[in-house]
Amino acid sequence: MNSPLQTYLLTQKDNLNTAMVAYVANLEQVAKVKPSIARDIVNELENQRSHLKLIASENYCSLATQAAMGNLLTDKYAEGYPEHRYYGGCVNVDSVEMTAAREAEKLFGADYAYVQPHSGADTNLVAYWAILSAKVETPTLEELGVKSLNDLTAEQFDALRVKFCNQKLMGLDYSCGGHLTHGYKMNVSARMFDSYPYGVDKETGLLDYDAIEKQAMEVKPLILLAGYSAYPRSINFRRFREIADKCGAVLMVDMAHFAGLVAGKVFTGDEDPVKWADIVTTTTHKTLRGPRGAMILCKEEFADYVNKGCPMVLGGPLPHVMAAKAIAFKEANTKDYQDYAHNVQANAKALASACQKRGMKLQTGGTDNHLMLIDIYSTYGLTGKQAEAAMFQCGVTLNANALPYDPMGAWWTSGIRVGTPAITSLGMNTTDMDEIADILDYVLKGTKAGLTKDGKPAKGKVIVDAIVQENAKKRVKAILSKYVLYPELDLDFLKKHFVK
Ligand code: DSN
Repeated sequence: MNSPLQTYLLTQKDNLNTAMVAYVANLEQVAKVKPSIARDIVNELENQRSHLKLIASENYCSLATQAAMGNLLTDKYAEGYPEHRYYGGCVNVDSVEMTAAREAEKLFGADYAYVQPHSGADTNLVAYWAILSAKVETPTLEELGVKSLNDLTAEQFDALRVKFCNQKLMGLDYSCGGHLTHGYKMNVSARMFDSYPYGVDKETGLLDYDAIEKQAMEVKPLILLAGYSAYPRSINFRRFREIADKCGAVLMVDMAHFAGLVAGKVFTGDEDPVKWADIVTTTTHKTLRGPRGAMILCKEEFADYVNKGCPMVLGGPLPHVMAAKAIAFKEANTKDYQDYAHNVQANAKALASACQKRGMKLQTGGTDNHLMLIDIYSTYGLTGKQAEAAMFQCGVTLNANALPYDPMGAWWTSGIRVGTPAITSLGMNTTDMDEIADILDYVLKGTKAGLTKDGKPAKGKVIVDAIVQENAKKRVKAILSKYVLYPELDLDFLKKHFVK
């Protein structure tokens, strides 16, 4: 009997579909060991093709990026940094890591790139400890007249540990759109730092730079941190630089959400954090459209410190993911990608105004970036969680998100966060945004709260009208049929051979 790959090759005529050949060959290897994993991969392709992805932090990376991840590079240990490893035989990993780092530096105009971190959370930890090493450890060692930590007495080392933990961090409050790792109490960042979060203006929902400056002058943080997970506006990093200089802080920016808009030259000048910050962290898989991972960009002054990410925070890097980062950075350094990034922003603006036209209330009244926060409770009387569940039943993925100072709290929430990076990667444009806003409005109008066992409205349950659900699904299908995810891949063939 023919294998799936042989069967596929027999169907091919003059134009060999090499992407499909590679996909089938890979899945065939996987299925030989564990068929259910090949099945799950194909089912995920079907899921992602059949849902409208409005999750602001997700995207679709290229098949080339995926191919760079699926290989023997995963087998290599390479703790350390290029040409300074704790293991032998790292010459190819050195080449991979240096290529990715140089591509990142070129793309962002950065002094130095460190491409090992695996996620946004650990890249922020590496950055924090690089700053602590530069600004607390090094001066302490100098003061004591010793060269290394190993020269300290037990008492001196203990005093240094206390000093590390008494440093101040000032980042955007989690409840106002900041990230967990920016000094939220449940995260290690607020346990290793003395955290003084700043908020957004209660009336406008905007960052108030004068208020941030006033707070920074009182707190005098070691680190002033800008960046967000849920803030729909651009940031003036020149202003943040002024504040940091005035209060004597290191300026760190977490650009995970909008790195693609920086790479794509949507955010330039005062809105380009790489120009103004001492250290910039980012994930590589959001607007940037690379593999799941992260990196740091920094000024020369911090290069030696971030290079010590391992042993400070990280273990072995993921060489296969660094290879994929190199591919994605190269892809992002093109006119095509810049067009993509501008379209992400144009689509977000178009979607925001189409939602407003239908009576939805938007946090800050609109968007400058790739995302918007919609006040669902005041428009439809639903919690964010209910809206998320209702939309999922109709083929749309998005997430509930707390609004600043949200009375519903961080779990149920009054709002949803909606973003355009993934749908723009599919090729959608501003003319499609009206239909998407209409589907959101149609479903949410046709949804009511479910009931608890004793007949009270349940915050997390929904009842979507059956006709509404059927119609909405048809409309989602119609729009997605115009913009097929990875059109090179023949889903029917993959399902027939790998989903049993
Ligand atoms: N999980 C990311 C997001 O959705 O914004 C942040 O880490």
